[in-house]
Amino acid sequence: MESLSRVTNMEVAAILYEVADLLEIKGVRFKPQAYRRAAQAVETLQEDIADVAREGNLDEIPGVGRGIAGKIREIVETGSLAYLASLREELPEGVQHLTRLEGIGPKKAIALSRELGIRTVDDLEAKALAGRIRDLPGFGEKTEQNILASIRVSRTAKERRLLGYILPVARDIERRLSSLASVRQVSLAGSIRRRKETIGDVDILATSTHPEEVMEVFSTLPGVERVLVRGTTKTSVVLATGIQVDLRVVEDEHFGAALQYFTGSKEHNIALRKLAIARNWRLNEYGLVDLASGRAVAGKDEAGVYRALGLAWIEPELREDRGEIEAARTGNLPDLVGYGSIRGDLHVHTRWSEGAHSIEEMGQAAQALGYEYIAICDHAETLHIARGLTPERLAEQVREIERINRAADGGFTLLSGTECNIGMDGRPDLPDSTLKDLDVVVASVHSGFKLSEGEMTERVITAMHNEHVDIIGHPTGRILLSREPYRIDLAAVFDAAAALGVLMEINAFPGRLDLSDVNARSAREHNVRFSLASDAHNRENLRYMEFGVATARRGWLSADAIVNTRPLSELKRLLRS
Ligand code: DGT
Ligand code: CA
Ligand code: CA
Ligand code: ZN
Repeated sequence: MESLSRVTNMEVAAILYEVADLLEIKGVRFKPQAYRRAAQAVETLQEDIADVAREGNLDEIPGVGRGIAGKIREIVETGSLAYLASLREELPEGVQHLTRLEGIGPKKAIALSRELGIRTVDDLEAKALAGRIRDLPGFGEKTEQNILASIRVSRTAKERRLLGYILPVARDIERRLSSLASVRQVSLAGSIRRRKETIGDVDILATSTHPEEVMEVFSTLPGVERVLVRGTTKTSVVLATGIQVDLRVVEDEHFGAALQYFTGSKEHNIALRKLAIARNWRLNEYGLVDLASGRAVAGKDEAGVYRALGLAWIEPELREDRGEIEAARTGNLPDLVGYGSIRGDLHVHTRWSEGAHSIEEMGQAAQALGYEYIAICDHAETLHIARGLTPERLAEQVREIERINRAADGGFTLLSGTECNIGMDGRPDLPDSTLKDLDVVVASVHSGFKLSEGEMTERVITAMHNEHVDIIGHPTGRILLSREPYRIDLAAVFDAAAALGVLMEINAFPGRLDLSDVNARSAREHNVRFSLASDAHNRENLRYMEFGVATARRGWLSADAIVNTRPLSELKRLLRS
C-alpha cells in the first residue's frame, strides 16, 4: 500500500492551474499557457506523476518543459511549490477566486480587491446585492447583475464534478478494491455508472467475505482526506480533491437488487417500484419480494430484477425515466452505440495551433487506440488566442499530412481539416478556395455569444449553407459548471442540418459534452447525423472519446446515427464533398 502523503496527479495539476491563473492575472504572456498545458497533461496522464518523477522522466511528459518539470519535482517531493506562494503574495488576496467567475478578468478582480477589499466570492455577492459594485469605475449596474448571475452558476459548480475527471479516479478505487482476496464483486453505481455528465458523489458497491477488511482498506486509500461515516455496510470518505465516495458492502444474494437501487436514477427507481406495487410486490435495495407469500422473486442479479418485472435489462445510461421502461416492456430499447464502435476521431488539435503534439504523434496515438483515421482540425487565423493558421500555413499543413500519409504503410489515414470560426455574419474565417481542399471542415462559434436567439440561429444556419462545412462543432457553446449555452433555436438548426446533410458534433471534451445527451436525442428525432470527437489538445486527450460515446448513449443513439462508426470509404460518402 502506498503512503497517504503521496500527491496525486490531480493535486499537482491543481497547483499548476493556479500558477497559470496567477500569471495570467499579472499579465504575463505565454507562460500561463505553458503551465496550463502542463497541468492538462498531468491531469490526463495514465501513470502516477510521483512514479514518473522518481524515474526522472518528467520532461518526457508532452507539454512539460525543463522548467516546469523542476517545479513538478518540487511539488512531488515537498507537497507544495514556493513559486506559487510567492505569486500569491504579489497579488491582492483572493484575486484568483474572483477571476474564476465568468466575466471577471484580472483587471476587474484587482479593482474589486483594491477598491472594495473583496477577498471571497461570498463577500463579492454581498457587495453586489448591496449595490456597491455599480459605482466602481468601469463596472455599472449591468456588470453588477452579470456578477450575481456568474456567482449563481459557480454555486452549482461547486457541488458537482465533471464525469471525465472523476471516472478515472473512481475506476482506480474500484480496481484497488477488486484486487482484495476477500472481495467477490465490485461495481460502480449511482450517476457515475449512468455516466451522467456531472457527478455529485461516487457510489461503489461490493460484496465480500470480510466487510471490515474492505472498509479498512477503503478508508485508508491514498488520497482519502476524511472519513465521514465508518460502518460495515456503508463507509463514506472525502478525497483530498473534495470528492465524496460512498462504499456499500452487501450480501451476495442482494447484490443485483442493491446494484439496481443504487444505480438509480431516483426517478427511474420510482417508476420501477410502481410496476412492482402493481403486482403486489415490494422492490427495494434487498430485492423484489412477493408480499402475499413473502417469497423473494429476484435480487441476486440485476437483470433478474428487470426480468421479473417483465422488462428487458436496461443499460445504465438510459435509466433516467425518459421512456426507457416503456421501451423495455415493449421490446423497443435502442441498440446503443458501443464504446468500442468508434473508428476514428473527427476533431483533434496539434502543435500547429494550440495542441501539444505533432501531427505524427497524434496519428500514432490514434492508431494505438485502434482507429482507422483521424481528422486534424486546428484553428484558423482569427482565433488568435489559439494560434490559428493562415490559409498559407494550412496549405502547408495539408501538404505535410499528404506526405505522412504517403510514407505510411496503409491501414491508417490522416484526414486534413480545420476547426474554423463562424464569424458574426455566419461566414467561416477561411476562404472557400482553402476549405474546398480539406477532407473535414468543422465550423464552430467561438465569439459573440451574446447574440439574440434569432441572430445566433441565422448565423449558424448561414454557416451550414456553405457547401464545404461538414460539421458544426460544439453546437451550443456551453462549458459545464461554468458557461451557459448561447441562445439558439436548436430545432431550426437540426432541421437545417438534416436537410443540408451537415453533421452535429458531440464534443467529448469533459467540460463540453456538447451536444448534450438530451439535445442529441432531440437532434436524432430531427433525423440529424452526428460526428463524435475528442477535441483532443494532446495525445492523452484522445481517450476523452469515451465520454462522447457515453453522451451519445444517454441520448439513445445507435451506431448508424454516428458517421465515425463507419469505415473510411463510407465516412467519405457521408461527409459533404
Ligand atoms: P449524484 O450523486 O447527485 O450525481 O446522483 P446519484 O444518482 O448518484 O444519487 P445519489 O448518490 O444520491 O444516490 C445514488 C442512487 O441511490 C440514486 O441514483 C438512486 C438511489 N437513491 C438514493 N436516494 C433515493 C431515494 O430517496 N429514493 C429512491 N428510489 N432511490 C434513491
Ligand atoms: Ca452519487
Ligand atoms: Ca451517494
Ligand atoms: Zn472549438
